[in-house]
Amino acid sequence: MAWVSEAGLAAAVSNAGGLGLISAMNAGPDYLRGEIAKCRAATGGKPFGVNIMLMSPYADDVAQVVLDERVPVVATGAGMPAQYMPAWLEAGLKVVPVVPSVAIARRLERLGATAVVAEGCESGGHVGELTTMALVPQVVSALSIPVLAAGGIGDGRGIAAALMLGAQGVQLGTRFLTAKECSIHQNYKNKIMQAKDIDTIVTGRRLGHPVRALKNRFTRRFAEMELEQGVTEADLEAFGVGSLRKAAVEGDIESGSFMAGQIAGLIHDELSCEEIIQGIFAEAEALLRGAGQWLS
Ligand code: TUI
Repeated sequence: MAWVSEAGLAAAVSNAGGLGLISAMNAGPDYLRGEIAKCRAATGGKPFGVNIMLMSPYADDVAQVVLDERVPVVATGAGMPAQYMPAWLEAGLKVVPVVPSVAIARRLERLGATAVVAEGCESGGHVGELTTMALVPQVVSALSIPVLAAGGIGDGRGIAAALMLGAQGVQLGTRFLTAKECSIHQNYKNKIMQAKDIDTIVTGRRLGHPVRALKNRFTRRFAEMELEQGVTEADLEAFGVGSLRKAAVEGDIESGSFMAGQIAGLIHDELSCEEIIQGIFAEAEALLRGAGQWLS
């Protein structure tokens, strides 16, 4: 999660038994090297990962950093990591790309991906077309490598459901936005905790990269501009530049892009990563133990 998942959050997730991801976002290689060092120091050798947003202007540079640093797991989003995968795999990195469709999942399995994250369009940020419910079982049926589910998962019920769809694990983003160790602006956390089920919107389809975020003045204006004939794609791109930073760093309620998934309506508290992870897995375990009630 760009501007959101820094070393502090990633380390807290890894220390609590998850696999924390540092987001390389649109930052350059020096930033990423610094965050990796901080995460290593805070986790004492526990595994963690780096997420590379492939639309970043620094994608080539950060792809080299994860290699130099021998980061245990590299996750990718918003594109195809094909050109980087031979070197990553050769160096022993585990490669876990996010996929929005079966075709892309198949290509990445052929290229040697360790696992894939099948991410439904309930999720926040850059989204594909399919829901988690429809995407996950189809990817599971098509692939032999492990599939992790993402999109719309915020508690133990979501985890249990994802496992029933055939996923072997889950990736949660929005749930950790209000984590105590997440360094985003308090206004962002408050917006998540106040959100209702219908409070997200997808904009950016005209640009070919749809993005889900909480509704505010920025998303309303963006949605209007997408329909206006006089507005060019370049105008739209320019309007969006820096908007996630405005949300996460400045807490700019009006002009920020508060990327969040549809599950935001379920999140009402600020907990530590340990409390979140222990709570949701205890809930999932209890549900799965009780699932026999549905059998005759
Ligand atoms: O990447 C994400 N979520 C993101 S990236 C991001 S930064 C951004 N900001 C504005 C516009 C675009 C990006 C904010 N949130 N999630 C993983 C994800 N990957 N979702 C969908 C995909 C994806 C899409 C197409 C993965 C591969 C893919 O391949 C198509 C192709 O052929 O390139």
